[in-house]
Amino acid sequence: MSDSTVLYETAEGVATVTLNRPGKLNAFNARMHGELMQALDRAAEDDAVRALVLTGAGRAFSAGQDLSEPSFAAKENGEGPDIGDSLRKYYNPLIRMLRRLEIPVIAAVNGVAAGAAANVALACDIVIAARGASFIQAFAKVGLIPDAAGTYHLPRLVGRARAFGLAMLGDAIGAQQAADWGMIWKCVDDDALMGEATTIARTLAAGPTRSLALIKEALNASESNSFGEQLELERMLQQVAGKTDDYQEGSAAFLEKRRPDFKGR
Ligand code: T3D
Repeated sequence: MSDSTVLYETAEGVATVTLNRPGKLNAFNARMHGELMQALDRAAEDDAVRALVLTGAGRAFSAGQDLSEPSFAAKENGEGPDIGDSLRKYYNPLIRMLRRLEIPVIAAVNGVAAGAAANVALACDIVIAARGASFIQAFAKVGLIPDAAGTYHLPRLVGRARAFGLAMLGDAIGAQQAADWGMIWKCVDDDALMGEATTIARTLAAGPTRSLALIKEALNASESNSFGEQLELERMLQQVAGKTDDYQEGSAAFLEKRRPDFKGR
C-alpha cells in the first residue's frame, strides 16, 4: 500500500489521480496539496495524457481542509490563524490549475465532498457523483466562508437562492439533488461510478484534445465576458480550432462516413 497522499496512474490516455488519506477522509494537508499539484503538473506535461479523473480513496471524496493541521490552530497570543495565506499558497493555485489544464478534468465524487473539497470538485470540467455521495458547503459550520472558488461557481451553477441556502446553512445535499439542480453533470449508482468516469474520460481522451481545450477556455471565459467579448473570443478560438489536424480529420471523416481518428493535435 502506497504511503503517498495522492496516487497517480495512467491508462489509455487517461490519468487517474486519487486523493489518498482515507483515515482522514482525504482531508487536505500541506503534503497532499504538494503531491496533488505534482500529479497535475505531471499530467499537464505528458502528451500521452488527454483526460484526467480526480477521485478519492475509501468512503470519501474529501472532507476539505484538515482542521487538525497546526497552521489552523490559534496562535499563542490567541490571534486566529492566517487562513488567507493558506488560500494564497494552496487552494487558489489548485483551482487555477484545474481550470487551466488543457485537457478535460472529470471529478468522480465517490463519497462526501465537504468544505474546500466540494468546491475543488465543482471547479472540474465534468462532475459525476455516486448516488451515496454528498456535497457540503461546511464552512459556515466552522465560522468560515466558502473558498476554493465556491462563491464564484456555486451561484453560476445553481443560482443565487440555492447558493445562499447551501453556503449559509451548510446542509449536505445528495448527489441526485446536486444533479437535479444542475450543480453536477450526473449521478450514477455507487458501483457504476468509476466505470462511468473512465468511459467518459476515455471518450474524451480519444477526442480532439485541442478543440476540447478551446471549448474549456471559451466556457470559462464566458463566466466574466460580455456578449460582445464572447463573440470575439469564439471567433479567435474557432480560427485556432480550424487549423488543427483534428479538424481536418473530423471533417474528412464526416464526409467519408467513417469514425474520426483524432490525434489530439
Ligand atoms: O486552508 C485553508 O484555506 C482553509 C480552508 C478551509 C476550507 C475548508 O475546507 S473548511 C471546512 C473543512 N471541513 C469540514 O468542516 C468538514 C468536517 N468534517 C465533517 O463534517 C464530517 O467529518 C463529514 C461530514 C465530512 C463526514 O462525517 P462522518 O460522520 O462520515 O465521518 P467523521 O466520523 O466525522 O470523520 C471520520 C474521521 O475523519 C474522524 O477522525 P477520527 O475520529 O476517526 O479520528 C474525523 O475527525 C476526521 N475528519 C473528518 N473531516 C476532517 C477530519 N479531520 C480533519 N479535518 C477534517 N476536515
